[in-house]
Amino acid sequence: MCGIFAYCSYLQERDRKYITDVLTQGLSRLEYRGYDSAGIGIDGDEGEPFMLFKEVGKVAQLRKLISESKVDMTRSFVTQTSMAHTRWATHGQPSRGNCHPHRSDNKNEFIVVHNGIITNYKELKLVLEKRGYHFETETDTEAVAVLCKYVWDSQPTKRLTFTTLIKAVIKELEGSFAFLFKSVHFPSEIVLARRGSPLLIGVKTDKKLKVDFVDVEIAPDSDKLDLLNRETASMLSVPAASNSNIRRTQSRAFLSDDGMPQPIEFFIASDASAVVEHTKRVLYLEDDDIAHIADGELHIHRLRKDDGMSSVRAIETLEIELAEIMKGQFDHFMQKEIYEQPESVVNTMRGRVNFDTRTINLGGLKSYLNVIRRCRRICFIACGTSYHSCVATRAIFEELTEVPINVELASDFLDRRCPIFRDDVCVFVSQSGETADTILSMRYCLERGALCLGVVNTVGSTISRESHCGVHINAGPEIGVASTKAYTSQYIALIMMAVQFSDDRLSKQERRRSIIDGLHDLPSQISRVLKQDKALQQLARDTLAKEKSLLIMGRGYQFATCLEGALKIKEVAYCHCEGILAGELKHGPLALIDEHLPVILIMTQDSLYPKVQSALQQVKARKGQPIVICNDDDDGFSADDRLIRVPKTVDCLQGLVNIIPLQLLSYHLAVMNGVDVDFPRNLAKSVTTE
Ligand code: G6Q
Ligand code: GLU
Repeated sequence: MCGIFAYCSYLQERDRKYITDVLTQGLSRLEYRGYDSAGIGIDGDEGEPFMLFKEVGKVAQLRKLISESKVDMTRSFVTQTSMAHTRWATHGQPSRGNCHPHRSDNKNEFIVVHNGIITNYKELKLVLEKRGYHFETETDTEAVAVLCKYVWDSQPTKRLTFTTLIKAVIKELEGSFAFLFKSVHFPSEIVLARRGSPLLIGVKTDKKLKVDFVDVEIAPDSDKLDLLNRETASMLSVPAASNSNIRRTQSRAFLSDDGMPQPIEFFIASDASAVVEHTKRVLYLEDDDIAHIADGELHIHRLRKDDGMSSVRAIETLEIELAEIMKGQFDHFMQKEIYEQPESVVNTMRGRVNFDTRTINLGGLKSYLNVIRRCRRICFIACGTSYHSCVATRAIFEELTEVPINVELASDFLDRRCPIFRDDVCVFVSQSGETADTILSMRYCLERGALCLGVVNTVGSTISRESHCGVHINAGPEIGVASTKAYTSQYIALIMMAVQFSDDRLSKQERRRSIIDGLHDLPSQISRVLKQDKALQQLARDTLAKEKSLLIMGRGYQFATCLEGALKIKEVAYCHCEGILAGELKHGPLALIDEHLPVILIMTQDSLYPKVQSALQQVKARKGQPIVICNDDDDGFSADDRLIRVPKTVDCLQGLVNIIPLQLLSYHLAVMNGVDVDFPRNLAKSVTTE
């Protein structure tokens, strides 16, 4: 969830110092989104059209790099375009080389910044390499920069417009993105494109704009290059510039009364937080919009014509202030991250789950599959929430792989000096990839010759670097100390692993397919649970807010949900809460049950339902009045039962849906208790000491 920022000024004299300050300030405003490195691309001098500055770490370090450079900062420009980026690495470690902007070649013919993931970059890279193009980074983004040059080089007449060229490039791409492009062939122009990642344009003028919208221009449709299938570049079918030069409509917003060009500035960003200090007049791009800024005008095109989209984009006036924007409509990052889950789970699956062929392909594990399938056992090792995602998926690993599974808390694993052998596979699950106990456990297993896999959110983290192979969960940065979206993404990453490890077993095929179908429906099911937020807030206020202690019970797949729900309530609501295996009730915890102790019982429908039903009876028989989490269509309850209803999914995925109400309850309890939700006392986001 990195950030994009760009600054374009037209007929406004601006020196380099001013431009780089605007860019780095824009990046600072996006810092809250989380990132690992930053970079900018600005107009250069004679013989060096663009200058790139890139640095690992904070924007402050990038500022330092710029201020220490020998570049003439007093040089001024009447018209210029410049771009900036904070990177949250998905492909390739955080390093200067992998920082954006990326370039097409050593002459910087095209430079690009990108948010998101290009899932077919490997195929593109292969084709481009075969055609003699060179690559210098590990990123997916570079393939796009090189592709720009390839399209340009393939047009002998060089009469393409910048927009047409970028359209041709975008049509080749799969995945999610927001892009900014600059090129030496189109000085002072910039092209923007988006699909799946947000992008907005702030407009600043002295005079009022003529109208409050920008027309979407309809140009002739260009074919896909079909780069991956065609043999020769000469078959490219990008329409010639003579066609696409024709502007079918004029952007009325930028016409001046006297026909004279007027000074104007554009501020482009991933979100409004970086723009509001310059202007409150903004326009949001839609997916598949291609925006072109040149000569002080903004033009918006569509990737395909006649696709039913509105023919104008409104220029809105933002009413909100900076602090509000960073967390969007949310009061806290934890709340924002809970609400991001319909999207973050899709990002975890993107490019990995094929819902048509019902197959899963985790690129990071591919070359190790044979070793993994021959292993004697699989050990999962993690702490806290990450440990719970392992507990949640243990049963499906056992069922699909038929290999013994151990799930270990990293600290205890180390304390016991657990025996580990060469034919063990050890999986280390960690949001941060920097948790000391988990890292030490991994090093312990590496020393004993086991294959070590990382399941990590942070690319370039210690676990991501030191493990043999692994899966990045791609949940985007998690800022709230209480882990929410990382849990659901880890859970899905582990499910995907279980499916892939077993895809040589025909007998499990039906089961695998039903899981993949379940994954398909998951984002909308999570959204449905989120819609109950108001009711959950009321439940928290009316029933649980004053309690000092709480039990959450369930069994089978839902034991992990109980543990994770209880952890959330403990850490942010400061309320004692225990997750209990319902099967253990009569072995001790039943003694606690009376009419006073609040109990949440997870009773969604799976093969253990009858057993959980008997736990419900045991609680009720002791005058307990549990709140029950049950499926939408379960009619086995009476009108006075307190229910939280959730959609039904495949048994091994049900925990992904069931955890959402518990996350929301813990959040509301925390707010009601006046806790600093994102930074609960005594806790840190990354626990780097034992
Ligand atoms: C939970 C916390 C915490 C976390 C562990 C492990 O809400 O965030 O329990 O899961 O500290 O951290 P990593 O996943 O980063 O290893
Ligand atoms: N996938 C790109 C990379 O790893 C962009 C990541 C981002 O959105 O910052 O460089």
